[in-house]
Amino acid sequence: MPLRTNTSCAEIAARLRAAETFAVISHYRPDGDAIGSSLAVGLALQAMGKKVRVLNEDTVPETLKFLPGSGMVEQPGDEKIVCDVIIAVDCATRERLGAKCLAVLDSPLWINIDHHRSNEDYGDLRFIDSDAPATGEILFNLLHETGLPLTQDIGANIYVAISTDTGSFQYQGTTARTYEIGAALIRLGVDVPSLARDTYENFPRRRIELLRGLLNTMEITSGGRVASWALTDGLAKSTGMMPEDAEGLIDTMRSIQGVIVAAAFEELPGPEGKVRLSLRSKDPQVDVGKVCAVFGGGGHAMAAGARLRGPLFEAKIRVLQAIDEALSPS
Ligand SMILES: [Mn+2]
Repeated sequence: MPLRTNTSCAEIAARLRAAETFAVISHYRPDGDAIGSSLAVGLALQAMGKKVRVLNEDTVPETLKFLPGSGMVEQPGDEKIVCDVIIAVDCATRERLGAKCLAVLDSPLWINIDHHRSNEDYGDLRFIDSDAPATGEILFNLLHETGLPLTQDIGANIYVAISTDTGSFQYQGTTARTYEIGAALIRLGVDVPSLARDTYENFPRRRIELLRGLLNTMEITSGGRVASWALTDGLAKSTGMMPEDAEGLIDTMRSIQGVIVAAAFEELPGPEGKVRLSLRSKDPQVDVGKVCAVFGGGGHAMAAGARLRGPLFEAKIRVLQAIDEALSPS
């Protein structure tokens, strides 16, 4: 691992103040931290009077459209976007920014702001803090410490970014600082009950039908320590699911008493027959980030993912074996 030197918040702020045109991007299949962080930066730059485009390879999930400023997010088209600075948030690798985004964007200065331990250190300036439970937390610190704009709408985006990545301020990595930021955001006027309703109690019914289908495939193995399910192409089609519908459902398996690792497998469309793997751990000693790294993926100790070669049943055997090894290190 290279020794990382982060650019200081003061220098990042100075670069933002000095430039005129920006693009803000994050990872494909964006989650609450990806969109919330993108919009927080986008709105802050807009408030500074800058020209800013917020791009994502995929559309904003229906369930995140309530976020202030979500209409700013555009998908890349054919038009080249040349700007002074590109800011990538919450994205561990260049590849995860998406091929179309990478093809249209052109800038002499890339800034990489992230909390993934597996971050590749791409970009010219970087601020990577793998102790932060969400990129939203890093951004709060950046805006707050350097006197950059921090409005109620920016605060709402940061709140949702942190809340979704920490399982509502609960998971490993949540610290007193995280709660202090929560308190600061409330003082800023962020309406927590309303954001919580919009984030957690407003899912389309098809998501719950998908959960019903997934539970039918659930298996408990390794003496009750591993729960897994598989999302086949057939189940995806029959529920009419959207990619974001499966987001967070894996926590249902993690919530089972005695289960230490939850594993979700998903058949991906396309001729390659790839399988998407998501892993969650309930025990900091069982590092699912390392398990996913074996399969070319990455992430955090308690939450990680990878893309594997299919078919599904073979991928499942390989992964469950690797989990077993992680559970009983020799
Ligand atoms: Mn994140």
